[in-house]
Amino acid sequence: MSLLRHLMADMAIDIPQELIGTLAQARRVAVLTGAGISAESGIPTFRDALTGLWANYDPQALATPEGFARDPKLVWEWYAARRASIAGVQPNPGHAALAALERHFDKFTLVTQNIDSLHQRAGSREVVELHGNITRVKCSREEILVSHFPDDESPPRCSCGAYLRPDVVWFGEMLPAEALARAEEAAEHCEVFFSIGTSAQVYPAAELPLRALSAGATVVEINPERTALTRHARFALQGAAGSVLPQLLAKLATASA
Ligand code: BV8
Repeated sequence: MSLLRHLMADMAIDIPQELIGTLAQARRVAVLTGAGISAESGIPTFRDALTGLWANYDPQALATPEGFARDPKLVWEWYAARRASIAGVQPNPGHAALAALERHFDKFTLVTQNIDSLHQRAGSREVVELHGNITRVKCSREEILVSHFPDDESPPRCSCGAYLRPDVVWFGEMLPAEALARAEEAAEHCEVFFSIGTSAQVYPAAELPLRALSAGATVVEINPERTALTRHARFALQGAAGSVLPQLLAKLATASA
């Protein structure tokens, strides 16, 4: 994270009282998170993920069916390296604050683009994974999940002979229909929609806050930097999720006391 981001991460962010008032009245809240909320856990954001060995590859070339067909060993090992680095990290105060925020609302739907399970590990109960989960592996032909596989081949093969692959959504692949439907329903029926730690560049996830806006929701962005969504947001809290969310939770708890 840049020095500026570090400095911003520690600054007390001004959270408008109007936002707290809106949240105190809200019954249904939806949240979309991206790689930025896991950055403070030490997981590089998607476009930074190519550190070290991966510095010479385009993530959007690796995270595609064509990339896997072209070089299954390289793609499998990229995900194995990311899976190993994720296994060693912990949820951060941003994940924890979202898990605590759930209790303040009748309906709280957490939609994530992340594949790292950190929201679930932080205690969030209703997590909608739009892009799958790196800890799950499936057959590339039968699409069934496989929990045990030999590690003598890279990628390993399913008993049917086809390669195994990570259970994530690659560029050019459809999102899981049920997850997308739940995310769209939450966006269309919430009073407040948070977009947290996402550059808002990947579709159809990036459409969700705009769908909420069209349905009359108050859109709140939490990000140290401006994004394509910032100009549409009613509140743009320019700071790190791990710093802003605990402050927001504390103010809401006081207002609700
Ligand atoms: C689909 C899993 C139908 C794999 C991922 C042309 C125009 C529009 C769309 C398209 C197009 N051509 C193709 C498309 C569709 C394409 C797309 O959107 N492309 C983009 C690049 C233009 N989408 C798809 O293919 C999707 N499928 O649409 O199917 C279809 C089919 C064919 C053709 C057309 C349509 C599937 C998309 C899912 C891809 N899989 N992940 C893996 O991880 O390996 S995407 C992956 O990248 C993530 O899941 C995430 O979605 C995205 C990265 O975005 P972010 O999470 O936002 O991360 P990023 O690094 O960008 O930003 C981090 C942010 O955090 C920054 O803003 C930073 O400032 C902030 N931050 C940093 N620190 C902090 C912080 N914020 C808060 N606190 C901090 N501490």
